[in-house]
Amino acid sequence: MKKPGKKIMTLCMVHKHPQVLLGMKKRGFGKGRWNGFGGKLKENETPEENVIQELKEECRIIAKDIQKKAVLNFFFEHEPEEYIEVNVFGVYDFEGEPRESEEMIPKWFHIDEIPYDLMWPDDIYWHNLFFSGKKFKGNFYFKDFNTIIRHELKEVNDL
Ligand code: 6OG
Repeated sequence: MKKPGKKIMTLCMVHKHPQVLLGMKKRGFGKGRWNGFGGKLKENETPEENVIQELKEECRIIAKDIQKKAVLNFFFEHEPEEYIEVNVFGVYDFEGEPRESEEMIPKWFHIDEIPYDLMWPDDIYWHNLFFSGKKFKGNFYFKDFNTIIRHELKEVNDL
């Protein structure tokens, strides 16, 4: 069987404890869901460069303190030939005021009031690790875009 190909993406969570900045996606993959910011990695771009660019485009802020926190792989039953590798970053300092863009409506949430019913279903599994500052790796196996069949998560020292 052919080895599955992968799409590499970034996802960054702007975390100013006890608040986190999420964006309501207005178009494309994940439309109608709150999520962190990010996108597909372009050729010749590092994940950190992509995070800076995406935060500028999606909510008009300049990221200053960017730390890699996780690598999550997402597998979909209906698409066995491809999976998504999402590189998760924490952004702990930035300049500017978050503003709406064509792609996202930004909003601060208290970390105890995150709207998980309007988010990707994996988030509820890994957010606690993220908010406690841990580094981690994970795999999520989706039946469809709303249902996770199984998942694995583990804390790591290095990514
Ligand atoms: P564009 O297509 O807009 O980037 N993303 C996911 N985020 C979560 N929490 N769960 C998933 O489970 C995800 N799949 C993709 C990565 C899409 C953005 O959505 C994230 C990007 O930040 C399947 O370029």
